[in-house]
Amino acid sequence: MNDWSAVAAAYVELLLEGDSDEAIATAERLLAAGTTPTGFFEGCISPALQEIGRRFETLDVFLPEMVLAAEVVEEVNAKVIRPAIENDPDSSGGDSPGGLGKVCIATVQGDLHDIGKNMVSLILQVNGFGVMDLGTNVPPREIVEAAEREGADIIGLSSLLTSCLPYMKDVVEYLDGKGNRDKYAVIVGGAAPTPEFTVDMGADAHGHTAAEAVRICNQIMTGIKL
Ligand code: B1M
Repeated sequence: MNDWSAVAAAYVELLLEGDSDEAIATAERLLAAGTTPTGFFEGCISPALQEIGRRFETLDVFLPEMVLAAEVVEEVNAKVIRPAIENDPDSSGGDSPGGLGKVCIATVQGDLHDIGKNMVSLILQVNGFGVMDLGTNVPPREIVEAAEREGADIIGLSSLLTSCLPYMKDVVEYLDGKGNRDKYAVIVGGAAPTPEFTVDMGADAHGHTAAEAVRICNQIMTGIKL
């Protein structure tokens, strides 16, 4: 069992220094020692970024460092975490790729944050869901049109900016306006939506982590009450 707080604290410094070689080496070392890739992502990468966000808020870190940290994380994800997740023999996606249901996922309009959303997409895929990832900064109308075109079962919305929450709500209102609300389950996640907001905007569920998104989507597709 790792002491994640110490690992994440050291990782914060690697990310802020832009030391991608050591960040990759640390991830590889821990995975080789038996840590799961999602365990490393949730136990180290996610809290390290949260700490960098906290320092950004207190003006101890500035935008260029936050950009650098995000770039290092993207490299670690591309070179270590993503391949390890995709090659995990325990993922059930190999038996029924895309067969469990179709999820149309996007980071909503105005928001460019996608590290968490990309992880949710990947984990859904390796767990057997068909995922149509629309990317970032996607207007409500485009999300709804894509869900219709693709025959989605679930619409997944991510946002880290509180200023973009109204666009999440617009997706549900747009569905309502078309009389199509009942055709899709809508789930939300990311740092911005609170459980209260989720209820208020009329979404069906709120996921805190990628693993929770999978559990919720499984419940939706098997008709288990959320
Ligand atoms: Co930005 N940023 N950022 N940023 N950034 C935050 C979000 C912020 C909280 C930092 C802070 O001030 N403390 C703050 C928002 C404040 C607010 O709205 N209340 C902020 C700000 C202000 C900004 C800018 C406005 C800064 C500026 O320009 N002055 C700007 C906005 C740009 C834009 O989007 N229009 C900006 C830019 C950036 C970077 C480009 C530098 C970079 C993003 C790079 C990228 O994503 N490719 C960045 C980063 C890295 C962060 C922090 C530090 C880390 C975000 C992250 O990736 N976390 C962040 C601080 C924080 O979050 N506390 C911050 C790790 C990730 C794994 O977590 O995305 O939450 P998360 O995903 C989790 C769960 O939430 C869940 O599963 C994931 C895996 O566990 N989940 C779902 C996510 N989506 C889900 C969907 C689901 C279910 C679960 O169902 C559909």
